[in-house]
Amino acid sequence: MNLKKFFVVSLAVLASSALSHAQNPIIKDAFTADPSAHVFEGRVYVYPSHDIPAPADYARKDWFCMADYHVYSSDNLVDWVDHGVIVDQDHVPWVNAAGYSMWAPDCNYKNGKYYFYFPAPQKPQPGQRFAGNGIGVAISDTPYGPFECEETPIQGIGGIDPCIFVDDDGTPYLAWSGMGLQVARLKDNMLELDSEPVRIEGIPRGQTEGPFLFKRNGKYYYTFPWVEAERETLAYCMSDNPLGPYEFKGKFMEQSETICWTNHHSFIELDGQWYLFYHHNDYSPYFDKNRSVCVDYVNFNEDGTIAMVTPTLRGVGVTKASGPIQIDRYTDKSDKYVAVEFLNPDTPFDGWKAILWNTTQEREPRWISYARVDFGKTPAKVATMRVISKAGGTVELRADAKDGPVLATFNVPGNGVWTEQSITTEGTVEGIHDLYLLMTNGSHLEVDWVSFK
Ligand code: FUB
Repeated sequence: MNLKKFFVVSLAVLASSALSHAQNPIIKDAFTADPSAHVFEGRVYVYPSHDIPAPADYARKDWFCMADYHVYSSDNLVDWVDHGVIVDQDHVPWVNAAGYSMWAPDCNYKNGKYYFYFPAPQKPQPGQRFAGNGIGVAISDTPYGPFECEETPIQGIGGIDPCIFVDDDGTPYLAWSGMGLQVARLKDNMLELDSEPVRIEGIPRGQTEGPFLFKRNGKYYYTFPWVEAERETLAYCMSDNPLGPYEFKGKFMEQSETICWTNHHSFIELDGQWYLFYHHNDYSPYFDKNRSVCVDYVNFNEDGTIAMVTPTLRGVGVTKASGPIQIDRYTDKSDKYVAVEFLNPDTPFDGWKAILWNTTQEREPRWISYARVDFGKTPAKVATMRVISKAGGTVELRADAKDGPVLATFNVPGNGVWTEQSITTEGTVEGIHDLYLLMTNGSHLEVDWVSFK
């Protein structure tokens, strides 16, 4: 081992038991942002930033605070494994470890190695007050580490939000944000520039950062967060050449309704379907510097332009009927009398509940639906629901539609206690169906999850 380089020990094996289950946000036990997703050997890897609440030695309590990077992976976009810390600010020779500014990273593969790029504040030199941001590289034999950090950042550039794109012919390109959006060709060693940086021109006025460069059907897509009004939308340019010139094409995601000022994203294609990874602030609605990574389907128009993506709670993939089916991550609902709230506002990672209530006796049942539940081939005998109600009520679970086949009918007791109520199913379906939950009687009840066994 080269002792001049610092060896960052990966916690891959130790931490790989941390699983989370589908829906948005996809990481359910930590704040994550700026997701860079890639498919390596058929498995999806996500390299996000890691937001943390500011510790005592970091004065800026109202700002981003990030000390390290984890990598997550999944083989179905539903169950995610946390491989643990791959790079830590304390262990990179050139990084100012008091900075807590390990911002948006990226990773890619070339010549048998995985190259992880990350921006960070540099250690000031003697006599220097502020050294600016460098873009560093850490190298590994696997996508999940251990990663070995280079002793110095890439020479000749500074800034944030590196994105590493490797073209079909093996030529690597680095995109980043620094004095505007930039792109440059890299040498084969992935560590040095092989061209002058090119600034992306033609973007309408508005702050930009966080580039993600990818290729589809021979066209290059230079995509980036862009402030059109108050907060960051996601927008893009297209070109026939990775170094441009690029033509601005507009937005593919509007600014968040959850009042998250930033957004930051990446694209992957898996089995012919494209996916967009991005972040909002679902677990921290009142502080948008503690963010959460989400994923949704993305489609392209006939002419290659990107169709607008609407963020969903449901996310992507299929949920096993054996659950828990977190119905609060709903696909659709009857109206404003169905709402979602944290189970425990003080501990947001406990997740959410769906609340259904009625205002009059003359009414259609309130309902909430959840797309793509896999009931398998063996008919479920028992349906279970975690529910609470003070006055009691009746809940029907139906397949496919709100007037679809009834799977189970629960008479919910009015005891005001969270209960896992199990009953015998009255109908069954096989394969993948949408699930509908209807409150057919009662005035108010709350549901945490549903399952079929
Ligand atoms: O996560 C810190 C910064 O916020 C990123 O580097 C930007 O892209 C924005 O998401």
